[in-house]
Amino acid sequence: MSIIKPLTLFSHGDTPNPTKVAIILKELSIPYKVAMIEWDNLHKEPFTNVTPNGRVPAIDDPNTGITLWESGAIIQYLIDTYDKEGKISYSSSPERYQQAQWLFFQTSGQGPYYGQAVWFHKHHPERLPTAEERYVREVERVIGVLDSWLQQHDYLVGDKVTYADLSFIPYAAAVPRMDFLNQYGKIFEGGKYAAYQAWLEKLLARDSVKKGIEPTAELIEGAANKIAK
Ligand SMILES: N[C@@H](CCC(=O)N[C@@H](CS)C(=O)NCC(=O)O)C(=O)O
Repeated sequence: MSIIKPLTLFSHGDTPNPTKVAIILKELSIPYKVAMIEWDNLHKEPFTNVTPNGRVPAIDDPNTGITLWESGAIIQYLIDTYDKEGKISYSSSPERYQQAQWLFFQTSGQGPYYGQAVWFHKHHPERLPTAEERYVREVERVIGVLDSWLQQHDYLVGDKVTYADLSFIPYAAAVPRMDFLNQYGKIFEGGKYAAYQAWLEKLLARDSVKKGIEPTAELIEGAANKIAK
């Protein structure tokens, strides 16, 4: 594939799951344009013709004719199609499967738990302290799992940055803005989770990450405000 036609990334701008995909697109220098879907238009046609789930991200790739949704599936497709050189991935075993393992942990563990922590603190119509606390504990547990691995390894898989590392960035970058976390005690006080913090800093310094993350200044907060409208 010599000249790549721009892909369409369906996004809502300042939300973490589309940002995850934008970071991978930037990393692999894949041209793309963003189709912004207003919050009120997510759950109706024509966007539900793109994804019956009515959520972002989704992509449309004119080079192969594929339309896809679910950030994890999109990332795996982009890697299989556009990372033949292995810039941010391994294609051999066991690393290939270890990458999938961390990506699945991100999409089933980090993303939903962080999202629910925001929901129960900021938008649920009644205070449910047990739910609020459960999801905060999960946010910290996910950070702990990553930190325990990173105490022994520079990266999640192998000896280079892969899409597995990159997939955690948008939600990890939102943690400092989740002000409600402070009522449970500061997560990073006293040098706690230092290996995780060093890893995150290293990732955030990457050019592609800075560019991919640009539209997400408000990240989770912005998305949640729009839900509340
Ligand atoms: N599992 C989905 C989650 C997608 C998702 O929840 N996206 C949010 C934005 S980050 C969304 O579209 N929310 C709209 C809504 O909740 O109605 C993925 O990984 O792509």
